[in-house]
Amino acid sequence: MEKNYKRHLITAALPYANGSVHIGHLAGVYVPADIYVRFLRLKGEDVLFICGSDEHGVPITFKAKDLGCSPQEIVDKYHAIIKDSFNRFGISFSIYSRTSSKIHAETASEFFKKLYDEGKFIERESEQFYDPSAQVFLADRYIMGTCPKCGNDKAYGDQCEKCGSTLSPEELIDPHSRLSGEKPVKKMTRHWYLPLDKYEGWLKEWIIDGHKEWKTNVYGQCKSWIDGGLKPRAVTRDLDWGVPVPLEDAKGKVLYVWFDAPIGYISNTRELLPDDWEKWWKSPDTRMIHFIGKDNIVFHCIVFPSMLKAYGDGYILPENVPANEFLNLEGDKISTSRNWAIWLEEYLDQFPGQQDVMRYVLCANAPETKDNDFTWKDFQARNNSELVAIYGNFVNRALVLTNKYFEGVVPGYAEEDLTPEDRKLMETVPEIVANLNNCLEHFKFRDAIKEAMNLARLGNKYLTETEPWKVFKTDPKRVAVILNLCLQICANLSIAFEPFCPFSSKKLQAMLSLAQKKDEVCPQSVPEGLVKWENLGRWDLMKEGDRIGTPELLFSKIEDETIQAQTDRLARIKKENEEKAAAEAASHPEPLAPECTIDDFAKMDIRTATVLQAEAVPKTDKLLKLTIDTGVDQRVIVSGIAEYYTPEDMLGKQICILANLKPRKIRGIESNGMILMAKDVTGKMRFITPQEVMPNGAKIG
Ligand code: B3M
Ligand code: ZN
Repeated sequence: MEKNYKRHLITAALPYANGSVHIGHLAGVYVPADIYVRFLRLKGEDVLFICGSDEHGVPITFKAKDLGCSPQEIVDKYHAIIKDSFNRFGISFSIYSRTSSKIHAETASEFFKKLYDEGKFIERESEQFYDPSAQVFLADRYIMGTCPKCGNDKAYGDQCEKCGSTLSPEELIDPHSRLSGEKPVKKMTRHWYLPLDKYEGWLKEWIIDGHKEWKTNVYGQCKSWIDGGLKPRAVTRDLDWGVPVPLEDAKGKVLYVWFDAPIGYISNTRELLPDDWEKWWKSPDTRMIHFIGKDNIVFHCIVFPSMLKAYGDGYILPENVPANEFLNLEGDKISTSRNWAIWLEEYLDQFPGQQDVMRYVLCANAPETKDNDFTWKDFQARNNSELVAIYGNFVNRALVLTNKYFEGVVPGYAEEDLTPEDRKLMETVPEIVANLNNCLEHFKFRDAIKEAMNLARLGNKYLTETEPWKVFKTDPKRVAVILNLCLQICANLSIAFEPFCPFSSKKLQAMLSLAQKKDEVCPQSVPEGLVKWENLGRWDLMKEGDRIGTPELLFSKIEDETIQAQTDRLARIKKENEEKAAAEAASHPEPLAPECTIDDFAKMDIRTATVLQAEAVPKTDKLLKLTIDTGVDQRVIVSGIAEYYTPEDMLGKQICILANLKPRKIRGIESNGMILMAKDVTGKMRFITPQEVMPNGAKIG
């Protein structure tokens, strides 16, 4: 933060209110945002943390249609669930509102109207897909077809979920209406577009030249969008669910969800501070930060800033957009439609009082620079061997020993009692604190939480090495020093962990009476007593003669059975999904290829072979180099199967190959032939192997 700002406006992406929140959302957006907000608050900064449900958009209308109810009923249901589960999880929003509110419709309409009146939009008539039997225009997800990039036959008019490409309805092969299943016709319609191309130069200056400090993933995406050339983007749609376009002759048209949703940040601020909201949005003293997932980067870095710029009137732009990558679950992409997720409200019900464990694991394993994987085994290990064995164990030992040797009263010591070992400890703490602070300031939450745990690790090690239980009989004065220092570290830990694990921090602060204790260095901060970021590193947070409370365990061990129950659940879901996919594949086999002759077939020399050696091709994720015995010769084939098989899997396996394929160089290695493969029910490629072991080189025909 170069500038001295007066206040911080922190936003977290508005979740769509058509489903619950899962660990992917939490790790990508809400946990980091909440950590950052709590950090700023502990530093005494003026902070607003804005969020709410995103209640418009096509998927919500489909969910309503599937369930036979109205979109409003859907969003009412999920808004309540999401809001409640965030609250229980300790995500400390200043407000969690919603985009179906009246104040939002007013704010978004006013925003549109001003841009319209000032001629900031282009108005265009164009032909768009229309479903004649349902009599509606087929916006975005109302239309489906085959993806031109990957061949997925369930791609939507705005995106292919299989390969992640952004699409327009025109690009779909064999488009059909999701309402009637029929082939759509083209019909003229009128829409308003924000000419992003006009903002290109300005965006270049602002982001490409001006925000080189943004995370590489964010900066890189912005750069490739801008370098690729920006086009006008429609901000209206022919739909009946959304904020109506506030113009006389725009019946049946609403604002595009990605136009109204970011304005939700503004309307939610207005709802919270009706008389005072403007200073949060229109003062150069406000620092705005958007926490989002990687799929929202273009909207928060390019589209919304262009809207704000077009509006003018002093609206500020984000100072940073620390977007995260995605979290996978047990090796597979999290998917709502496949129920491949850990749902927040289910977690909260099944693991009562254990919010901090999930917060800790999601932060320690956050997909900050690349996609990452959540596994229940890792969750258990981090709880048992970090939270319980290091942090919890240290605090518990320090408190129990203080009770045992000093009747729960903080012992004192004199400066000259400190040994070199104590001084070493006291010198290391400021280093950890400085690292922790630096990581948090730079949105490096994974590294930050490691530093917080390092503080506990340091205390734990010190206590183990000084062995007060062996010393007390002969030298109680020494034990007084040791336990005093340990209690100071406990107090520090309760502050250091507060952004990450606020529930256990509160518990620990209560045991140490820290929050109630007046801060003598800075007496004006009475409400939270000594719990302030600037107090980190102090060795006088616990005073001689202070009485500590009854020690309570901060964390408890998670047993194998508990984890087994969760992995069993996922295995059940996986099996159901595979069965569904198999049934689906059986009813939709790939269409037949064009006719060929026996001569065409005879050209192909297909035969059996055995894998003699297998190794990964360096610097690739996809390729294996296989040395095979074809019966006729030994040769090398480079094959793109590393996603599906390890070298060990392939060793000694009998496979089928196309043996007379023209050799070609792949990554500098000559590949002589091709392995025959087919997709299994889950879409994974599997090699084809003969029913019985065959001699190598047996011709298939
Ligand atoms: N509703 C969240 C998503 O893409 C989207 C964010 C809006 S933030 C203004 O999942
Ligand atoms: Zn695709």
